[in-house]
Amino acid sequence: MKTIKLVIAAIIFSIGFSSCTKDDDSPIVEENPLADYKMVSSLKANAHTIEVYSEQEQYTIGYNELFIRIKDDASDSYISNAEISWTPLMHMSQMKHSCPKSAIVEDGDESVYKGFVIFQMPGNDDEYWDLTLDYTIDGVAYSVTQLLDVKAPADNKRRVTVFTGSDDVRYVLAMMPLTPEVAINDFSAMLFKMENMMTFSLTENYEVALDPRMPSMGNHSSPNNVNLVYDAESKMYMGKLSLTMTGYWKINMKLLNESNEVIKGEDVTDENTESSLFFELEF
Ligand SMILES: [Cu+2]
Repeated sequence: MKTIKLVIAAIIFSIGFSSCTKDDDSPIVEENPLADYKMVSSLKANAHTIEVYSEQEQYTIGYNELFIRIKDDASDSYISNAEISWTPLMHMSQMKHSCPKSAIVEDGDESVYKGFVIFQMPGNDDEYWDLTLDYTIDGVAYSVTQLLDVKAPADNKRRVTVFTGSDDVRYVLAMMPLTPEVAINDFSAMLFKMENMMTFSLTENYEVALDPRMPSMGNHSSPNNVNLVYDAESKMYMGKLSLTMTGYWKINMKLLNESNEVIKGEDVTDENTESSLFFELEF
């Protein structure tokens, strides 16, 4: 959908361009290719203005798709062909740690760069996140660090979970953004292994078993769910989530490794009403 909008914006822009050159020489206003997104940061450093855009209203725990533009302040134009890497860092009272993140790649428009960050906890009065962007333009290296205000989602529902598996490994499991409907929904998640405080590696070929329940209605389940299995192309775990009515759902899960051993989570039964591994949603 976003791609379609970008294409339409590009077409409108090119029509505007050709008519301008024919009829008059009024200045051409550049369409912002990120007009549909929310600017969550804008800061000046190194004679550049660095803008970060998000699909969400703010930096939120869980999966954040982020878009970056770098403007050269002197020429007031956006820079293409920059190489950017980033390091999110949480400063906690006892230690510092990073979080799972992607590489940053150009996103169609040459001056737009894109990637994702999965914050696993919010900041608070004493503990905070910052984001360091290291970027190179025409062989010159720059760096900037900005404070981030990372918040819990407005509905306070769990979309990311950090846990130690029965194999003594720390994992981060994050739900991909979803607009739930009374239907069988496409549902996906990303799984990372915490190698150390700064390094999180994609974990492949596990499986996430799903058992969505409505605790307010006798803990009933739903039919035709499909467990999440690893998709090498998208690097995500993909499956189907069946939601038979609106309301609050607890998505109970079990994580299985390549040998089909349960790493985390329990079966939901009459005696055990929930798994220790779960996401939540309400709609
Ligand atoms: Cu932390």
